[in-house]
Amino acid sequence: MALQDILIPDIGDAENVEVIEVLVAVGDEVRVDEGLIVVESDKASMEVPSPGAGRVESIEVGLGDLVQEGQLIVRLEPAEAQVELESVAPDKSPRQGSSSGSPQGSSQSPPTGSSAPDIERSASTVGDRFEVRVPDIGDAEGVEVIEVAVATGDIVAVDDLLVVVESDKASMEIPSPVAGRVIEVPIVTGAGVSNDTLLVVVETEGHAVDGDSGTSATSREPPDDPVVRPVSEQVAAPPEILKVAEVPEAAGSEAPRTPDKAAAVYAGPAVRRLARELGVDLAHVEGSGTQGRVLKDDVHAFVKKRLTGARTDSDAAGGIPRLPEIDFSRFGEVETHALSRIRARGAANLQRSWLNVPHVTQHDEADVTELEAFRRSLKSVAEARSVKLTPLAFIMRAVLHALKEFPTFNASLADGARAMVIKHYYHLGFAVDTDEGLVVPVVRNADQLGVFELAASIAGLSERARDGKLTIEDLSGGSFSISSLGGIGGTGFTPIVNAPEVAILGISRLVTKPRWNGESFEPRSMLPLSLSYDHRAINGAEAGRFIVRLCQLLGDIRHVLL
Ligand code: CAO
Repeated sequence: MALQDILIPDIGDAENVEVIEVLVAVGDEVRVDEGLIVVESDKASMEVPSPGAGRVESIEVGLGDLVQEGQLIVRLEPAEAQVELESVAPDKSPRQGSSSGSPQGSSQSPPTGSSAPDIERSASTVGDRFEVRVPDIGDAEGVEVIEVAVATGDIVAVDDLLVVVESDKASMEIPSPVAGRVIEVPIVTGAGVSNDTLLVVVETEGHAVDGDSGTSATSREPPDDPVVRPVSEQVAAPPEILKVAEVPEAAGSEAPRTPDKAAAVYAGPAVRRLARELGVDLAHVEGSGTQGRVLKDDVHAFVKKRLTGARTDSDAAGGIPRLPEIDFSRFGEVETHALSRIRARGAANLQRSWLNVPHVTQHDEADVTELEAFRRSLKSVAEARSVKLTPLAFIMRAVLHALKEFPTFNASLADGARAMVIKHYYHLGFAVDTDEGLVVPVVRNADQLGVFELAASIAGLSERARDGKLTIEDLSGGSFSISSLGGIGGTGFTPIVNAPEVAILGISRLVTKPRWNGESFEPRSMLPLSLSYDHRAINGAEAGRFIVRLCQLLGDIRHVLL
C-alpha cells in the first residue's frame, strides 16, 4: 500500500519555523486530527495534525529543525479504511476538511495569520451593558469553558482575562474588551459553548472603553483592535478558533496573565489531553521543552515520580507548593550545613503532624507556689537519692493523674479518624533538646512511678538522648507528650502534637505574679501551660476541663493521692 506523505501546511507568512515538539514515534497508530508535530515561529506555535488515520512509517523532521511550508513531516501507512494515497498537505483546519480527515480540506483553509478571532461578534454593548460572547470559532464543536476567571461584582480592566475556552485542539483566553464591573456571568466551568454564546456581561465604566482606541463603551461598535488571546500553550487550532496561537514573549520571562496556574502552563493540546487522561495537574509539571514547554515525556515522568513517591519541585504533602530554593549568597555571606539525621527526621515528623492534625492550643497558668515550696523542701532527700528534682517530675505526676480522668487524652485516632484507640498504658514522652536535634524519649508505665523515680527516668533518658544512646524502644510507644521549656524561658508557645498521640502539654518558665486572694495581692509562682490537641479527637470543652483539672492538681499536689 502506498504511503501517505504529510507535509507542513500553509503557515502564512512565517518562514523557517522551528519544530519544538514531535508528538509521535515510528510505529505509532495515529487517528485523524491527531497532532504529529508542533512548530513554532517567534510569534506563534501550531500543532500540525494528521489528515488521515494510519501508522507512522517514518518521521522526516526532528526537534529543533527549521521547516517550511510543503516540507515532508511524516510518512504514514494509511489505515485500510483510508483511500487517499496521494501526497497531501494537512489542512491546518482539520475540522473544516471533513470528518474523514480528507486532505482536500487543505485547499479550503481559511486565510491564516496570527490575528485573533474577530471580536466583532464576540462583544456588543447594550446601553452600559457590554456583552462578551464567544467569538467566531468556526464550526468547532465541543468547545468547553475550562476557566471562569471572574465573578459577579469583580472590577475588570481592558484585557483582563474573563474566560478560557478549550476545544479538543486548542484553547483560547477571552479577555475583557472593556473596563468596568462584571454584572453577569451566565456560564460555569465545564459548560459547552459555541459561537456567540453569552459569557460575561460587563457594566462599562463611563464611556472610555479603551484609552488607545477611544471607542465608547456605549457605542454599538466594539472597541478597535480587540484582542482575543489564545492561551500560549495551546496550538494548532481548528479553523477560526486558533489557526496560530500567540506565544508569550519568551515564555517564563513574563508572569502569566491568567491567575490560574494550570491555564498558564505552556503545553500543547496533545499534552493537555494526556494530562487530563492521567489526572495530572499541569501546573505541577515542569516543562523540559523549549521555553519551558511541557512535553508528553514530562507528564509521564511526573506520574512516574508520583508513583514511586518521589517529590517534584512544585509539590509536597497534600499538593502544597514547596517554598522556592533561594541562593542566599546573593544577599551576603552564608554557610550551609546538612541537617543532622535526627533533625531532618524530626522536621519531617513535625511537618507531617502539622499538616495532618487540626491543632488547637489551650493556655492556662497553674499556681504552683505550694508545689514549689514542697519541691524545695525535698531537696536534701533528692540529693541523698542522687536525683535532681525539677518541676517536671511533679508535672508528670499531675498529668498522669489527669490522663486517667480524661482517657481521650491518652489515645490515638484510627481507621481514618473514624475510631479512637484508648490506651490503658501510660507511656509518657518528653521532648529533649540535644545538639543533634529534638528527640522524644518515653518513660514507660510512668503511672507506676513515684516522683523520684520519674526524676531519675527524666535524667537518665535525657543523658542518653544527649549522648546519642537512645534505643528504638526508648523512642517508641508514647501515649502523651510533654515539652518543657521551663528551664530555658518564655511565657507560652504552641507545641505540635506528637502524632499519632492526640495531645501534648507545653510548659514554660514559672514566674512570680501578684494574685488577688480576695483581700490583697500576694506573690504567687505561676506556671504557664500550653495544651495543644488534635481537635478531631478532643473538643474544646474537654480540653478546657483537662487543663483546669491539671491546674487544680498542680495547685494542690495532694489531690494526686486521692
Ligand atoms: N520554670 C522555672 N524553672 C524551671 C522550670 C520551669 N517550668 N522547669 C525547669 N526549671 C529549672 C530547673 O529547676 C532547673 O533549675 P536548677 O538548675 O536551678 O536546678 C533548670 O530549670 C534546668 O532544668 P532542666 O531543663 O535541666 O531540667 P528539666 O527536668 O526541667 O527538663 C528536659 C529536662 C530534658 C526536658 C530539658 O532539659 C529539655 O531538654 N528541655 C527542652 C525541651 C524542648 O526542647 N522542647 C521544645 C520542643 S518543641 O515542642
